[in-house]
Amino acid sequence: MKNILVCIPTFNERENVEHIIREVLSQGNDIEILIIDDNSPDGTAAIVEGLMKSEPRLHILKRAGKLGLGTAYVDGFTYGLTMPQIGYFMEMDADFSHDPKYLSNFRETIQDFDLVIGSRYSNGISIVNWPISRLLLSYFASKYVRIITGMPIMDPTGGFKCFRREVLEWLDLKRVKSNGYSFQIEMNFFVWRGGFKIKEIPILFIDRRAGTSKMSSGIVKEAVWGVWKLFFRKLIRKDKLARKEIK
Ligand SMILES: Nc1nc2c(ncn2[C@@H]2O[C@H](COP(=O)(O)OP(=O)(O)OP(=O)(O)O)[C@@H](O)[C@H]2O)c(=O)[nH]1
Ligand SMILES: [Mg+2]
Repeated sequence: MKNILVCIPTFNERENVEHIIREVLSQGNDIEILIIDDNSPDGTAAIVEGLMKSEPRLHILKRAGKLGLGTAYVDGFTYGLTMPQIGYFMEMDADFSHDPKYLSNFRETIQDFDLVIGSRYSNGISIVNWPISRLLLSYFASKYVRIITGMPIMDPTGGFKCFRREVLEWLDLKRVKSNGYSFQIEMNFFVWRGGFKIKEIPILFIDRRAGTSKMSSGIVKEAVWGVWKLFFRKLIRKDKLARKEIK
């Protein structure tokens, strides 16, 4: 069986990074980690590099500055695709909102699907510690995305997910330019329109317990307008271009 590369973008995650790395790696010998760090001023990368000396399953991709979550994943996936032992790619946050114990559920489910999404809205709403305003925003945003794009996905903005390698080889990653929520929606959209098999599994999402949030109103605005772009792409069938030629 192929290994899983857990891609974790970091920006100022000094308080979380060592702990999350240890917990993730303890979920199995088939698990490797790629930290994508945007030159965090708090020295996150130095902590990772210290751990790498005794941990061959830990990798780092260092970028020059804070370039956003979407391009961090695109660069991380591109880097990971050069590693032939990797069969699956996970997206995961460093702040413990995504519990590493779910990795075994992802591993099991991805055997039969092409994209597995950890869903906060499959069994009602399973989010802990969010103010009601943020919860409502996220919940109605997911409904809005579903209606405009037509994607049958309960949690289209979630960032805890697993792609089969072939899906990322197929997608033209260079075309994905969005960040934050918009990035998550766009990736799901292309995979769905590409006819791949998608499965949502329920997860309990817990708000970050340490460090600071990088959420901004720009990320919300990008997503609000971004879905209309997808709507029109679908209308004129331009999304088909997102896929490279089938090899
Ligand atoms: N490399 C990189 N990582 C980022 C960037 N922005 C956020 N991250 C990381 O992406 C993950 C999710 O970011 P969060 O700040 O938790 O964003 P969020 O989950 O929407 O917001 P909160 O949970 O409320 O803090 C974390 O691991 C961050 O460190 C970025 O520009 N570059
Ligand atoms: Mg978070």
